[in-house]
Amino acid sequence: MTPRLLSSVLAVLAGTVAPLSAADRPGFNYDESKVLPYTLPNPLVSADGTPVRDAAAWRTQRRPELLEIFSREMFGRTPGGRPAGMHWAVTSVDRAALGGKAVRKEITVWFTEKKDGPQMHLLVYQPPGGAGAHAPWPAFLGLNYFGNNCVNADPGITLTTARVDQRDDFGVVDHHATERTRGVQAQRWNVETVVARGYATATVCYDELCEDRSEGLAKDVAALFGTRATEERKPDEWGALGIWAWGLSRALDVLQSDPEIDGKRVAVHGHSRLGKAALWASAQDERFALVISNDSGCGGAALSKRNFGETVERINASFPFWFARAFRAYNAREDALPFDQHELLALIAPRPLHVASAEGDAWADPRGEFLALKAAEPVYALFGKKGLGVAAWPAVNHPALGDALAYHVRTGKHDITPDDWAQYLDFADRVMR
Ligand code: GTR
Repeated sequence: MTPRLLSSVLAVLAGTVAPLSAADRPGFNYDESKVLPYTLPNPLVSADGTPVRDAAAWRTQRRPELLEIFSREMFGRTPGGRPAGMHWAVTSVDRAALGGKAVRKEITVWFTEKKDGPQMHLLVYQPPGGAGAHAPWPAFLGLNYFGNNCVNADPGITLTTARVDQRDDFGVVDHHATERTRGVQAQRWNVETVVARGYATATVCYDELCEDRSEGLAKDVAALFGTRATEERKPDEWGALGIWAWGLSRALDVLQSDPEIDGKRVAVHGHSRLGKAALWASAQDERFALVISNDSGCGGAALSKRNFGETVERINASFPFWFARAFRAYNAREDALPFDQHELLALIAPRPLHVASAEGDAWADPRGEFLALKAAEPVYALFGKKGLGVAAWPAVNHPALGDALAYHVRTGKHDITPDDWAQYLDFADRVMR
């Protein structure tokens, strides 16, 4: 590798170079004055026109109906829950990790009885002290992009053996985690800060569940469930986002078995495509106690019917294996969608939900993320929740932390920063303590 190539690899991995900015994607709308009028479906009216008047009707009728619609039309159906043969083992524990500031655990999870079948590796940090005064610890759980080794420079983290795409400006340069990938996204995870605030933090590499490419649907969890190839799938068969969401639930299964973790207070979080996965995971799995969407954008928290930034057609073309094939029916036809992303957010009600945007992330439509959250408020109101407490899109760096809903837009680009974490931790202190 040339020195120039190496330095740009390191820059991308370190997050100091944005892979693409809005300006690099011409032909999409970034002009608020060019947003066309659109009508959002009312989450509180069933498909047959019946109004949803109370929380009981939401739970028993409308929620299952919306889950069915999102499964059939967008993410694909989740073919099963925890496999019968799934088992796990703690492979390492260091009670004096990070210079004595944390306990580090590594857990291997096999999805079948076999040790050579599909598996994932869960990394957990928690405050020191074991089952002391504050354990069991509430926890944050999220998928990572470059192997568990990317979340902290800790030399004790086992390098992932999954195929991880390391890209630079010229394309993919490596498919393996190496020492140079250790800690490359540490600023996105803030392990020391999170642990110092009294939370555990847990992660799995998303590529272990489903590689982030079309071929991923032939391997690992996809193969376990007999998923067909990307273009051969039945219209409602799942894709990578469904598999990543499924993996989050399996990680939660494991956390809930750990007496040092409070399995009833596990927050799920994710950035960008992993934010989309976190939302779909928590829409389906009500065990997640708090949900954090960081810059999840199109197919995540942003409204699809609002023509701003990334479109349904574009996301289906760029990533044909992320969603169900059925979702392509709405390419350039967002007006025909019988749902929108505010209803995905509403599926999380009444659990706390924090949506965050970045000012420089027009591709993800920050305002569209805020508007989706506002449009989910009536469902939260059924449960007596007041909502965000603001009527208009808040100014940059002025978070709105409500009783169950939170939103902020910060300065900067598409990323997760210590400033985002400061808001997430404050909101978690409020709703998970
Ligand atoms: C982009 C994609 C976005 C978002 C992002 C990411 O290429 O268009 O929807 O998922 O990737 O995950 O970083």
